[in-house]
Amino acid sequence: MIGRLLHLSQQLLPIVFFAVITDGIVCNVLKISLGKYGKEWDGRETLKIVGKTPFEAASAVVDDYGLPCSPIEFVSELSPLFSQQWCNIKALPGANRLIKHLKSNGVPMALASNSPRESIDAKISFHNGWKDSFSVIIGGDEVRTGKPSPDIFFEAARRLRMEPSSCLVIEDSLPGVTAGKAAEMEVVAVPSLPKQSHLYTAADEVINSLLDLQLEKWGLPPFADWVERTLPVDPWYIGGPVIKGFGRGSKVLGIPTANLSTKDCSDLLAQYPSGVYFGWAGLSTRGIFKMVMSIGWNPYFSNKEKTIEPWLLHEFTEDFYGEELRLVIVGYIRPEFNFPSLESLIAKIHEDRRVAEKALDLPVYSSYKNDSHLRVS
Ligand code: ADP
Ligand code: RBF
Ligand code: MG
Repeated sequence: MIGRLLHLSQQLLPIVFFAVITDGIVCNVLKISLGKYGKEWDGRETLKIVGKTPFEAASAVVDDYGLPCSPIEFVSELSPLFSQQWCNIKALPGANRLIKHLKSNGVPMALASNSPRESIDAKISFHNGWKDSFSVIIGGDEVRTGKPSPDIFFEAARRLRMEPSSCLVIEDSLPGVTAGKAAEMEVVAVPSLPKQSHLYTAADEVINSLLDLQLEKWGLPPFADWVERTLPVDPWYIGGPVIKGFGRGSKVLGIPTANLSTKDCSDLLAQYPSGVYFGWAGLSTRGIFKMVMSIGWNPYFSNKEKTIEPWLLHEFTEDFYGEELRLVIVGYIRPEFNFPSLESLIAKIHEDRRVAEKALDLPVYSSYKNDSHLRVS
């Protein structure tokens, strides 16, 4: 149910592989279909479904919820509901960038997914240029056994006329990682569910998001779009009234962060990888300021909830709780880390501030200072 893209590179180079976000879609569809049986979808099941073939995923749900139907019947009930949702699947942040980069550098790519070939084709048809970027596309129905069996990757390598050992797999699911290693390929895991990286020990590397992929590590041409330790991203726009946070930004760190309600922007929040970003902030009565922020679970404090923590790079003489805050996020700096001490966390955040402050003067980023979104009427 997750479209996975697999890329095979030139001589001695890798297969890459990745996913588009479908958790929200899986969730919507299962809510509706389980509702018909008088059952309530429990999001925790997502773990059992990611990376499975439709039949396996349906079997798991039918079993767990004791549904009075066979897995095959359940699949046929779900299929039309899923098809209606393909147009809503957003590319993972960094996916378009990766595909374009590899394509323009002549690195051959394959896409290998447990989804049936027909639904892969339908899904990628909503993404410009994707179909033409892959020299090979294979669905779970085109091999004898899906992931975690290595069959699909062996077949991808065979069709690309590559040695499996010279391919790099980029995978988001555990069965996919198992399959890639069983095919003796290099595997980079980009877990699609948060806080799961400890399960991915079989992978050669686990990264937080595609934005953190370092192609040169795998003998592939490096990305050339980083500028002064920052990565421009397609801008994203959020806003809302400033709410009370954990009450520790100023007190514990000496770094106040003006928190936004995570409920109001939960969709957007779920779509973006956690990490440290920067951009511009607008406050109705006060003006427009540079801003550096973290989004995520603040590993040092082990938060349960994904939050947005923007630090406005300006000395204010008073709090501004309740005021409308508008943000345009324009660049990425790094993933969130845990730190051995509070001092080292604070030092890193100050380093982020310096990086952001400098970068925001570059034309690629400074132009957004005038964005109308920042001006609250
Ligand atoms: P909370 O946990 O409630 O977010 P913080 O200690 O993080 O508390 O402080 C954040 C509050 O401090 C903001 O909501 C805002 O009202 C105020 N504030 C003052 N200066 C700044 C700044 N430069 N950046 C962000 N917030 C600031
Ligand atoms: N918290 C972490 O646990 N790890 C981080 O890497 C991290 N990076 C941050 C970077 C910036 C620019 C900011 C403003 C905050 C960061 N924080 C990080 C979040 C910090 O823990 C949070 O603001 C406080 O917990 C206040 O709620
Ligand atoms: Mg705060």
